[in-house]
Amino acid sequence: MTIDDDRRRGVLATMIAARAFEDGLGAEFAKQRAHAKGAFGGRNGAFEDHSLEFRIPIQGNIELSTGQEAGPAALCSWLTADDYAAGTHRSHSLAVAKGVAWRPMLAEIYGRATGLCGGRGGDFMLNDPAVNFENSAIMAQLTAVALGHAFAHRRGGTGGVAAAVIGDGASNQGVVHESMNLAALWRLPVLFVIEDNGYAISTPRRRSSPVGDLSVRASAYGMPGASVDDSDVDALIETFGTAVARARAGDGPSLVVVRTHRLRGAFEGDNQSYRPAGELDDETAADGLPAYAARLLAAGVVTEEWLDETRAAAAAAFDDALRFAESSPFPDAAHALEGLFA
Ligand SMILES: Cc1ncc(C[n+]2csc(CCOP(=O)(O)OP(=O)(O)O)c2C)c(N)n1
Ligand SMILES: [Mg+2]
Repeated sequence: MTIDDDRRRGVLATMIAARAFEDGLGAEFAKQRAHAKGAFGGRNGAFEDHSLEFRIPIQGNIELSTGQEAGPAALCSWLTADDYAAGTHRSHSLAVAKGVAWRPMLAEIYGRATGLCGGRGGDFMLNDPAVNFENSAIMAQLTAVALGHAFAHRRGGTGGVAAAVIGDGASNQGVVHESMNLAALWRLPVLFVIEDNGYAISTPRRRSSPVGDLSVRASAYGMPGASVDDSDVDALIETFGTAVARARAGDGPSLVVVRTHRLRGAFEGDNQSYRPAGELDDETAADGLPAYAARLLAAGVVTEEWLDETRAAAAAAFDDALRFAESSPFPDAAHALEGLFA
């Protein structure tokens, strides 16, 4: 499969955009933590103060995907808005790559009425039907939902596909086995994507899975499996291109494991003391974003000017979304029961 330079440039632009989103959000969250610490002795103290004088802007936790941008960017370069993509608790890069608009996305993270779910869900409910993206805090829950979307695409003859993205920890949930088995049996147009960042919170992969390469599991379901290090973004693009083409052609699901690096904590505020000394430095040195930018620069696919403009545009888009979120109202309690079915 040949990958043209427009696609490579587009993938890099998506990676830069996703990084800008995470950097911007991380910086805002850090400010809020520092403020809560000064005013209340910590974030928990801020939640215990029920006065409206200081409402901590982000009510819940945030879990950043910094360092993991390549997989979602490469995957989504082959998807359209009609294709379904399901993410995890660490899904901002996937949401950005899938085309979720930043204003309502950030407003949801800020719990505002203008958010994707009216501010009811927060960071783990970035549901955007316009581009068929959603995520969930329940590990691997949406894997089965992805099968439903794939089945609907097949029945409707749309040629559409469904991608279920999960983490290495989530890959051991029972629903993943059931979903892979049924998808392969019914040759559904599904992509199973495992973002293997080596950790499930503080548990290293070797303590949760007996196999080092999770893609070997694909053969047990009779589907192709591939494991790609995200330092090779072109290889990732190619691997996803093959898997999506296979699904669209009606040849069934694939499993792609993206070996990646979690450059922030499991959650913001995680001091990562469980990591061996020096590991985070090594992971940071392996950051695929600057490496891919340098690669495309050397190949003449992008220029320094293009990089500067792309970074500036992404930072400006975050600032715009932030102003929108901060100036949006909190949901009205009178509407709290709307949209509830049980
Ligand atoms: C069903 C379920 N069990 C437990 C949890 C608590 N939990 C949240 S994140 C997490 C670890 C996730 O690890 P991984 O799948 O590797 O994703 P990563 O955080 O590394 O992106 C756990 C156990 C949960 N959210 N859902
Ligand atoms: Mg993980």
